[in-house]
Amino acid sequence: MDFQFSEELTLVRDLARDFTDQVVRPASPRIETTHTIERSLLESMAEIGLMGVAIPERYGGSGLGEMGLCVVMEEITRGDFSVAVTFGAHASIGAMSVLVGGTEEQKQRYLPDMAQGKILCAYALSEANAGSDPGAMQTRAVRDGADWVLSGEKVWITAGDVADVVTVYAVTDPEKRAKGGITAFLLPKGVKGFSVGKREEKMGQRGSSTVTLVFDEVRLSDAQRLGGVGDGFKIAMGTLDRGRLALSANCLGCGKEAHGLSVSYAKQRETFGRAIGEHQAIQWMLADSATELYAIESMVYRTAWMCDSGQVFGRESAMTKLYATEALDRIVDRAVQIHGGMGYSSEFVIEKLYRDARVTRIYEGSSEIQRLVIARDVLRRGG
Ligand code: COS
Repeated sequence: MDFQFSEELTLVRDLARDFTDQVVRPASPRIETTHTIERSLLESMAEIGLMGVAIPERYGGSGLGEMGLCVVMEEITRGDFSVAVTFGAHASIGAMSVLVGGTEEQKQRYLPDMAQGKILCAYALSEANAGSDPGAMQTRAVRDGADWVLSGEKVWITAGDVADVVTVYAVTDPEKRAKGGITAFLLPKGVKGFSVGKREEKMGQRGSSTVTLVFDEVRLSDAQRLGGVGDGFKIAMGTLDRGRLALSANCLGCGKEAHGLSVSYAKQRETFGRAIGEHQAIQWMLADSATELYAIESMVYRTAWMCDSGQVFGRESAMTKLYATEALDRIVDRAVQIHGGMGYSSEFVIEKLYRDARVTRIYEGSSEIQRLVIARDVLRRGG
């Protein structure tokens, strides 16, 4: 199913694939049982240069853009979804917030260390009563002389406890909210008043940490503001346009893994005297999954190319996320069905892939939000 990648993209894909085969996939059962990704695994990813794949070369990255990021996401997810989302919290929505919204000085200060993995980052937008509707957030940043004082709580923050620096979005003008009343800040770990709260127990992606972050009158200098006062909502949304695409590449990797295992199983498992892959009932399932994977792959890389070539791609990113996550649900469901009892047993990886996949229809904007984004754009700019 490969189309032609550039030489550089092929090299980074092979690098990520080897790393997945040698490190990520063997570590996956341990990560699943302990609910922990060792820091050394993330450091190894940094050592081979994956952390800065999408960061431009002038800021110390590989300069391979969203294409590069999607390629790496796809490969790493094949080995373990939790490792991929932890990587994504940093390399996608974490670092991309700085790229999308930072001043030149902030980019020069933070991105080279982020590219090398010396600083890991995370992205904190959601709150208990502001998930689909982040404009309703309660976290406040109030001016105090030259500084800001940040108070509130963010929930469902991927790798919020692993990160050295977190992009936090806070209300600075309650009257305006999404329309210019939200501002972004770069918050380093360890500052007074900033603590990590409860960790979620989840159905899937159990190795990735998902935590509450608490801000109890955290004092921030104005230099820690990311972008202009009131620009935070646009930075958050512009970053999510990219994040939704990288997440679709996760779906591609997870779907390919489930499908690949299903094809092997269908050739080897016999019923009624022949391999189950010779039964039309199984063939149709394999055909549908192969077709949907081809569609996801086409959408992911076409949209990544749009992003890298400077085109407006928010609608396409939402369409890709909507399709990829819903198709992935069908693909992993078929994989369970093809594997029968083996697909339901936690002794085999299919059960994990099924659980890992489910949240993709919820996080970084639910399917319902993607439809809203697409429909608004269709009505505004035409179908
Ligand atoms: N890029 C840049 N700017 C954007 C944007 C984008 N993708 N989407 C919206 N904006 C801008 C708008 O242009 C508008 O700017 P103006 O004030 O200059 O007109 C501003 O942001 C407010 O936009 P809008 O009125 O559309 O805001 P809404 O409150 O209606 O929210 C949706 C829009 C629903 C799209 C947004 O709330 C959303 O994406 N929700 C889901 C959030 C999510 O994914 N959460 C998951 C957790 S994050 S891991």
